[in-house]
Amino acid sequence: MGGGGSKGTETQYTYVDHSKKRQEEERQREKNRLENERRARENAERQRIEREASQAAERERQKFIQALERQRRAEEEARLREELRKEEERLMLLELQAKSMAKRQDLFDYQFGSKIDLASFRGLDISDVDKLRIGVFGPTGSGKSCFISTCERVVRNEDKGSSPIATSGAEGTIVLEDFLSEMFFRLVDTRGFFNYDASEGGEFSDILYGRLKPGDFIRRKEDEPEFDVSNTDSPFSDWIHGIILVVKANDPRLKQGALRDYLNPVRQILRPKGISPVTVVTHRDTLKTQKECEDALELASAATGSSRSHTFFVANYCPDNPGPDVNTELQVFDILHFALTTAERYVKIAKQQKRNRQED
Ligand SMILES: Nc1nc2c(ncn2[C@@H]2O[C@H](COP(=O)(O)OP(=O)(O)O)[C@@H](O)[C@H]2O)c(=O)[nH]1
Ligand SMILES: [Mg+2]
Repeated sequence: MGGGGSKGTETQYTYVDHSKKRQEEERQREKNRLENERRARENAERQRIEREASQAAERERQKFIQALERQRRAEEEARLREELRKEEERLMLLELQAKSMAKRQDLFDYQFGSKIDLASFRGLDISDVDKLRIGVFGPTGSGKSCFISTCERVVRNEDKGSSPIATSGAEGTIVLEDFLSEMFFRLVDTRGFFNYDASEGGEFSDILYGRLKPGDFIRRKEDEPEFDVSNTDSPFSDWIHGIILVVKANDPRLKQGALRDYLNPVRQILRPKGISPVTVVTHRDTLKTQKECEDALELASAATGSSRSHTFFVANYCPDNPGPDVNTELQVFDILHFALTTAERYVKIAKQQKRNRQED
Protein backbone atom coordinates (compact mmCIF):
# COMPACT_ATOMS: atom_id res chain seq x y z
CA MET A 1 0.00 0.00 0.00
CA GLY A 2 1.19 3.44 0.16
CA GLY A 3 4.42 4.32 -1.34
CA GLY A 4 3.81 1.89 -4.25
CA GLY A 5 2.69 4.61 -6.58
CA SER A 6 5.35 6.95 -5.68
CA LYS A 7 8.19 4.67 -5.95
CA GLY A 8 9.43 6.16 -9.13
CA THR A 9 9.13 9.87 -8.13
CA GLU A 10 11.48 10.24 -5.24
CA THR A 11 11.99 13.78 -4.14
CA GLN A 12 15.56 14.89 -4.29
CA TYR A 13 16.82 17.75 -2.24
CA THR A 14 19.79 19.82 -3.22
CA TYR A 15 21.29 21.82 -0.48
CA VAL A 16 22.19 25.34 -1.57
CA ASP A 17 23.96 27.45 1.00
CA HIS A 18 22.52 31.06 0.84
CA SER A 19 23.75 32.19 4.19
CA LYS A 20 26.68 34.17 2.80
CA LYS A 21 24.46 36.12 0.46
CA ARG A 22 21.98 36.79 3.21
CA GLN A 23 24.71 37.95 5.46
CA GLU A 24 25.94 40.19 2.74
CA GLU A 25 22.42 41.59 2.20
CA GLU A 26 21.99 42.01 5.91
CA ARG A 27 25.27 43.88 6.16
CA GLN A 28 24.30 46.04 3.20
CA ARG A 29 20.93 46.86 4.79
CA GLU A 30 22.62 47.67 8.06
CA LYS A 31 25.10 49.88 6.19
CA ASN A 32 22.24 51.60 4.37
CA ARG A 33 20.34 52.05 7.57
CA LEU A 34 23.35 53.57 9.26
CA GLU A 35 24.01 55.73 6.23
CA ASN A 36 20.39 56.90 6.26
CA GLU A 37 20.55 57.57 9.94
CA ARG A 38 23.75 59.52 9.48
CA ARG A 39 22.17 61.53 6.66
CA ALA A 40 19.07 62.13 8.71
CA ARG A 41 21.23 63.26 11.65
CA GLU A 42 23.26 65.51 9.36
CA ASN A 43 20.06 66.90 7.88
CA ALA A 44 18.57 67.49 11.28
CA GLU A 45 21.80 69.13 12.41
CA ARG A 46 21.94 71.30 9.32
CA GLN A 47 18.30 72.28 9.77
CA ARG A 48 18.95 73.02 13.44
CA ILE A 49 21.90 75.25 12.53
CA GLU A 50 19.88 76.95 9.80
CA ARG A 51 16.93 77.40 12.16
CA GLU A 52 19.11 78.82 14.89
CA ALA A 53 20.88 81.12 12.44
CA SER A 54 17.57 82.40 11.11
CA GLN A 55 16.25 82.78 14.68
CA ALA A 56 19.40 84.76 15.62
CA ALA A 57 18.99 86.90 12.50
CA GLU A 58 15.34 87.47 13.39
CA ARG A 59 16.33 88.42 16.95
CA GLU A 60 18.91 90.86 15.55
CA ARG A 61 16.31 92.26 13.19
CA GLN A 62 13.82 92.69 16.04
CA LYS A 63 16.53 94.34 18.18
CA PHE A 64 17.35 96.71 15.35
CA ILE A 65 13.66 97.52 14.80
CA GLN A 66 13.23 98.13 18.55
CA ALA A 67 16.33 100.36 18.63
CA LEU A 68 14.97 102.31 15.67
CA GLU A 69 11.61 102.59 17.39
CA ARG A 70 13.27 103.74 20.64
CA GLN A 71 15.25 106.33 18.72
CA ARG A 72 12.17 107.50 16.87
CA ARG A 73 10.27 107.78 20.15
CA ALA A 74 13.17 109.62 21.82
CA GLU A 75 13.33 112.04 18.90
CA GLU A 76 9.58 112.51 19.01
CA GLU A 77 9.70 113.16 22.77
CA ALA A 78 12.59 115.63 22.34
CA ARG A 79 10.63 117.38 19.59
CA LEU A 80 7.53 117.57 21.82
CA ARG A 81 9.61 118.82 24.76
CA GLU A 82 11.19 121.49 22.52
CA GLU A 83 7.75 122.47 21.21
CA LEU A 84 6.45 122.68 24.77
CA ARG A 85 9.45 124.78 25.83
CA LYS A 86 8.93 127.12 22.87
CA GLU A 87 5.24 127.38 23.64
CA GLU A 88 5.96 128.14 27.31
CA GLU A 89 8.53 130.73 26.22
CA ARG A 90 5.98 132.27 23.84
CA LEU A 91 3.33 132.40 26.57
CA MET A 92 5.84 133.86 29.03
CA LEU A 93 6.81 136.51 26.45
CA LEU A 94 3.13 137.34 25.84
CA GLU A 95 2.61 137.65 29.58
CA LEU A 96 5.63 139.96 29.94
CA GLN A 97 4.50 141.99 26.92
CA ALA A 98 1.03 142.37 28.44
CA LYS A 99 2.61 143.42 31.74
CA SER A 100 4.81 145.91 29.92
CA MET A 101 1.84 147.32 27.98
CA ALA A 102 -0.12 147.75 31.22
CA LYS A 103 2.81 149.55 32.83
CA ARG A 104 3.18 151.81 29.78
CA GLN A 105 -0.52 152.70 30.04
CA ASP A 106 -0.12 153.33 33.80
CA LEU A 107 2.68 155.75 33.03
CA PHE A 108 0.56 157.63 30.47
CA ASP A 109 -2.31 157.73 32.99
CA TYR A 110 0.01 158.80 35.81
CA GLN A 111 -1.40 161.53 38.00
CA PHE A 112 0.59 163.35 40.62
CA GLY A 113 0.13 161.85 44.09
CA SER A 114 -0.79 158.37 42.94
CA LYS A 115 2.50 156.86 44.08
CA ILE A 116 2.56 157.89 47.74
CA ASP A 117 -1.17 158.64 48.16
CA LEU A 118 -2.54 162.06 47.38
CA ALA A 119 -4.10 162.28 50.87
CA SER A 120 -0.62 162.71 52.35
CA PHE A 121 -0.43 166.10 50.58
CA ARG A 122 -3.44 167.41 52.55
CA GLY A 123 -2.89 170.98 53.70
CA LEU A 124 -0.08 171.54 51.21
CA ASP A 125 -0.42 173.80 48.19
CA ILE A 126 0.48 171.61 45.25
CA SER A 127 -1.47 173.61 42.67
CA ASP A 128 1.78 174.59 40.95
CA VAL A 129 2.94 170.99 40.51
CA ASP A 130 2.10 170.63 36.83
CA LYS A 131 5.09 168.46 35.99
CA LEU A 132 7.86 166.47 37.65
CA ARG A 133 11.41 166.88 36.42
CA ILE A 134 13.74 163.95 36.96
CA GLY A 135 17.39 164.93 36.55
CA VAL A 136 19.72 162.31 35.15
CA PHE A 137 23.26 162.82 36.47
CA GLY A 138 26.46 160.84 36.39
CA PRO A 139 29.97 160.75 35.01
CA THR A 140 30.60 161.37 31.31
CA GLY A 141 30.19 158.18 29.34
CA SER A 142 28.23 156.41 32.07
CA GLY A 143 25.29 156.06 29.69
CA LYS A 144 22.94 158.90 30.73
CA SER A 145 21.91 159.90 27.21
CA CYS A 146 21.68 156.28 26.21
CA PHE A 147 19.44 155.58 29.23
CA ILE A 148 17.17 158.53 28.41
CA SER A 149 16.97 157.43 24.80
CA THR A 150 16.11 153.90 25.97
CA CYS A 151 13.37 155.37 28.22
CA GLU A 152 11.96 157.35 25.27
CA ARG A 153 11.81 154.25 23.10
CA VAL A 154 10.27 152.19 25.89
CA VAL A 155 7.68 154.75 26.92
CA ARG A 156 6.69 155.67 23.36
CA ASN A 157 7.08 152.12 22.09
CA GLU A 158 9.19 153.46 19.23
CA ASP A 159 12.32 152.38 17.42
CA LYS A 160 14.35 155.53 17.94
CA GLY A 161 15.13 157.86 20.82
CA SER A 162 16.27 161.45 20.46
CA SER A 163 18.93 161.97 23.16
CA PRO A 164 22.40 162.46 21.61
CA ILE A 165 24.58 159.48 22.47
CA ALA A 166 28.35 159.85 22.47
CA THR A 167 29.98 157.49 20.02
CA SER A 168 33.62 158.53 20.43
CA GLY A 169 33.83 158.61 24.22
CA ALA A 170 33.69 162.42 24.07
CA GLU A 171 30.98 164.35 25.88
CA GLY A 172 27.85 164.13 23.78
CA THR A 173 25.59 166.39 25.84
CA ILE A 174 26.33 170.09 26.15
CA VAL A 175 22.90 171.45 26.89
CA LEU A 176 20.40 170.78 29.56
CA GLU A 177 17.50 169.17 27.83
CA ASP A 178 14.11 167.82 28.90
CA PHE A 179 12.96 164.60 27.28
CA LEU A 180 9.54 162.94 27.19
CA SER A 181 7.87 166.33 27.58
CA GLU A 182 4.51 164.86 26.56
CA MET A 183 4.44 163.01 29.89
CA PHE A 184 3.67 164.44 33.34
CA PHE A 185 7.31 163.74 34.21
CA ARG A 186 10.36 164.64 32.14
CA LEU A 187 13.86 163.24 32.11
CA VAL A 188 16.51 165.94 32.14
CA ASP A 189 19.79 165.13 30.41
CA THR A 190 22.79 166.91 31.89
CA ARG A 191 26.39 167.41 31.05
CA GLY A 192 28.54 164.80 32.79
CA PHE A 193 30.05 165.73 36.11
CA PHE A 194 33.35 164.13 35.29
CA ASN A 195 35.70 166.51 37.06
CA TYR A 196 33.39 167.45 39.82
CA ASP A 197 34.57 170.61 41.56
CA ALA A 198 33.19 173.63 43.38
CA SER A 199 31.98 175.36 40.21
CA GLU A 200 30.08 172.22 39.30
CA GLY A 201 28.57 172.25 42.79
CA GLY A 202 27.06 175.60 41.85
CA GLU A 203 26.00 174.22 38.53
CA PHE A 204 24.36 171.28 40.28
CA SER A 205 22.32 173.62 42.50
CA ASP A 206 21.44 175.79 39.50
CA ILE A 207 20.03 172.73 37.82
CA LEU A 208 18.21 171.51 40.96
CA TYR A 209 16.47 174.87 41.51
CA GLY A 210 15.56 175.34 37.89
CA ARG A 211 17.85 178.33 37.44
CA LEU A 212 19.41 176.50 34.51
CA LYS A 213 16.64 175.95 32.02
CA PRO A 214 16.17 173.46 29.23
CA GLY A 215 18.01 174.70 26.17
CA ASP A 216 20.51 176.71 28.26
CA PHE A 217 24.12 175.96 27.52
CA ILE A 218 25.79 174.69 30.65
CA ARG A 219 28.72 177.02 31.01
CA ARG A 220 32.05 175.54 31.94
CA LYS A 221 35.31 177.34 32.65
CA GLU A 222 36.65 176.34 29.26
CA ASP A 223 33.49 177.47 27.44
CA GLU A 224 32.68 180.97 26.28
CA PRO A 225 30.27 182.63 28.71
CA GLU A 226 26.86 182.26 27.13
CA PHE A 227 24.56 183.83 29.65
CA ASP A 228 24.23 184.75 33.31
CA VAL A 229 22.44 182.35 35.55
CA SER A 230 20.02 184.40 37.56
CA ASN A 231 20.09 183.81 41.27
CA THR A 232 16.39 184.16 41.77
CA ASP A 233 14.48 180.98 42.40
CA SER A 234 12.49 179.68 39.48
CA PRO A 235 8.92 178.35 39.71
CA PHE A 236 8.69 175.16 41.72
CA SER A 237 7.63 173.09 38.73
CA ASP A 238 10.94 174.01 37.02
CA TRP A 239 12.94 172.56 39.88
CA ILE A 240 14.37 169.09 39.74
CA HIS A 241 12.12 166.86 41.84
CA GLY A 242 13.77 163.52 41.40
CA ILE A 243 17.24 162.30 40.64
CA ILE A 244 18.51 159.34 38.72
CA LEU A 245 22.24 158.77 39.11
CA VAL A 246 23.81 156.73 36.33
CA VAL A 247 26.99 154.76 36.87
CA LYS A 248 28.81 152.32 34.67
CA ALA A 249 29.10 148.77 36.06
CA ASN A 250 32.66 148.50 34.77
CA ASP A 251 33.82 151.96 35.91
CA PRO A 252 37.20 151.20 37.56
CA ARG A 253 36.55 154.01 40.07
CA LEU A 254 33.67 151.96 41.44
CA LYS A 255 36.02 149.26 42.78
CA GLN A 256 38.59 151.70 44.10
CA GLY A 257 35.95 153.68 45.99
CA ALA A 258 36.96 156.76 43.97
CA LEU A 259 33.44 157.16 42.58
CA ARG A 260 32.12 157.35 46.11
CA ASP A 261 34.47 160.27 46.84
CA TYR A 262 33.62 161.85 43.49
CA LEU A 263 29.89 161.70 44.22
CA ASN A 264 30.28 162.80 47.83
CA PRO A 265 29.32 166.45 47.10
CA VAL A 266 26.22 165.24 45.25
CA ARG A 267 25.18 163.17 48.27
CA GLN A 268 25.92 166.13 50.55
CA ILE A 269 23.65 168.41 48.49
CA LEU A 270 20.82 165.89 48.04
CA ARG A 271 20.54 164.52 51.60
CA PRO A 272 19.48 167.73 53.40
CA LYS A 273 17.09 168.53 50.54
CA GLY A 274 15.35 165.20 51.11
CA ILE A 275 15.89 163.92 47.59
CA SER A 276 16.79 160.25 47.63
CA PRO A 277 18.32 159.34 44.29
CA VAL A 278 17.52 156.26 42.27
CA THR A 279 20.66 154.64 40.89
CA VAL A 280 20.86 153.07 37.47
CA VAL A 281 23.81 150.82 36.70
CA THR A 282 24.56 150.52 32.98
CA HIS A 283 26.95 148.28 31.03
CA ARG A 284 25.89 145.16 32.90
CA ASP A 285 26.74 143.24 29.74
CA THR A 286 30.45 143.87 30.44
CA LEU A 287 30.26 141.85 33.68
CA LYS A 288 30.71 138.10 33.59
CA THR A 289 29.78 136.51 36.91
CA GLN A 290 26.83 136.79 39.26
CA LYS A 291 29.27 137.87 41.98
CA GLU A 292 30.57 140.75 39.81
CA CYS A 293 26.94 141.87 39.26
CA GLU A 294 26.11 141.80 42.97
CA ASP A 295 29.35 143.64 43.81
CA ALA A 296 28.63 146.32 41.17
CA LEU A 297 25.16 147.00 42.64
CA GLU A 298 26.59 147.12 46.16
CA LEU A 299 29.43 149.49 45.19
CA ALA A 300 27.11 151.70 43.09
CA SER A 301 24.67 151.99 45.98
CA ALA A 302 27.52 152.96 48.32
CA ALA A 303 28.81 155.54 45.81
CA THR A 304 25.49 157.26 45.10
CA GLY A 305 23.81 156.94 48.50
CA SER A 306 20.79 155.18 46.98
CA SER A 307 19.48 152.32 49.07
CA ARG A 308 20.04 148.87 47.55
CA SER A 309 16.30 148.68 46.85
CA HIS A 310 16.64 151.84 44.71
CA THR A 311 19.67 150.60 42.75
CA PHE A 312 18.92 148.90 39.43
CA PHE A 313 20.64 147.42 36.47
CA VAL A 314 19.41 148.53 33.08
CA ALA A 315 20.34 147.02 29.74
CA ASN A 316 20.39 150.22 27.68
CA TYR A 317 19.52 149.95 24.03
CA CYS A 318 22.85 150.31 22.30
CA PRO A 319 24.60 148.55 19.40
CA ASP A 320 25.12 145.49 21.64
CA ASN A 321 21.45 145.42 22.65
CA PRO A 322 19.51 147.06 19.83
CA GLY A 323 16.12 146.09 21.27
CA PRO A 324 13.23 146.27 21.60
CA ASP A 325 13.43 143.90 24.53
CA VAL A 326 10.60 143.28 26.96
CA ASN A 327 12.94 142.76 29.91
CA THR A 328 14.56 146.14 29.29
CA GLU A 329 11.05 147.65 29.10
CA LEU A 330 10.12 146.21 32.49
CA GLN A 331 13.42 147.43 33.99
CA VAL A 332 12.75 150.94 32.70
CA PHE A 333 9.16 150.98 34.02
CA ASP A 334 10.45 149.83 37.41
CA ILE A 335 13.09 152.54 37.52
CA LEU A 336 10.61 155.24 36.47
CA HIS A 337 8.13 154.02 39.10
CA PHE A 338 10.73 154.46 41.86
CA ALA A 339 11.92 157.79 40.40
CA LEU A 340 8.33 159.10 40.47
CA THR A 341 7.80 157.78 44.00
CA THR A 342 10.91 159.54 45.32
CA ALA A 343 9.97 162.70 43.38
CA GLU A 344 6.53 162.75 45.05
CA ARG A 345 8.22 162.31 48.44
CA TYR A 346 10.54 165.22 47.68
CA VAL A 347 7.63 167.46 46.63
CA LYS A 348 5.94 166.64 49.92
CA ILE A 349 9.08 167.49 51.90
CA ALA A 350 9.72 170.73 49.94
CA LYS A 351 6.10 171.82 50.34
CA GLN A 352 6.11 171.00 54.07
CA GLN A 353 9.34 172.99 54.48
CA LYS A 354 7.76 175.92 52.63
CA ARG A 355 4.65 175.75 54.84
CA ASN A 356 6.81 175.56 57.97
CA ARG A 357 8.80 178.62 56.83
CA GLN A 358 5.56 180.52 56.20
CA GLU A 359 4.19 179.53 59.60
CA ASP A 360 7.43 180.65 61.27
N1 LIG B 1 27.63 147.86 26.14
C1 LIG B 1 26.92 148.88 26.62
N2 LIG B 1 27.16 150.10 26.14
C2 LIG B 1 26.43 151.13 26.65
C3 LIG B 1 25.43 150.92 27.64
N3 LIG B 1 24.91 152.14 27.93
C4 LIG B 1 25.55 153.04 27.18
N4 LIG B 1 26.48 152.45 26.39
C5 LIG B 1 27.43 153.10 25.48
O1 LIG B 1 28.23 153.97 26.25
C6 LIG B 1 28.60 155.11 25.48
C7 LIG B 1 28.31 156.40 26.27
O2 LIG B 1 26.93 156.56 26.41
P1 LIG B 1 26.23 157.98 26.59
O3 LIG B 1 24.79 157.72 26.82
O4 LIG B 1 26.57 158.94 25.50
O5 LIG B 1 26.94 158.48 27.95
P2 LIG B 1 26.71 159.87 28.72
O6 LIG B 1 27.96 160.65 28.54
O7 LIG B 1 26.55 159.51 30.17
O8 LIG B 1 25.51 160.55 28.16
C8 LIG B 1 27.81 155.03 24.19
O9 LIG B 1 28.69 154.57 23.19
C9 LIG B 1 26.73 153.98 24.46
O10 LIG B 1 26.41 153.26 23.29
C10 LIG B 1 25.20 149.58 28.12
O11 LIG B 1 24.36 149.30 28.98
N5 LIG B 1 25.97 148.60 27.56
MG1 LIG C 1 25.23 162.35 27.29
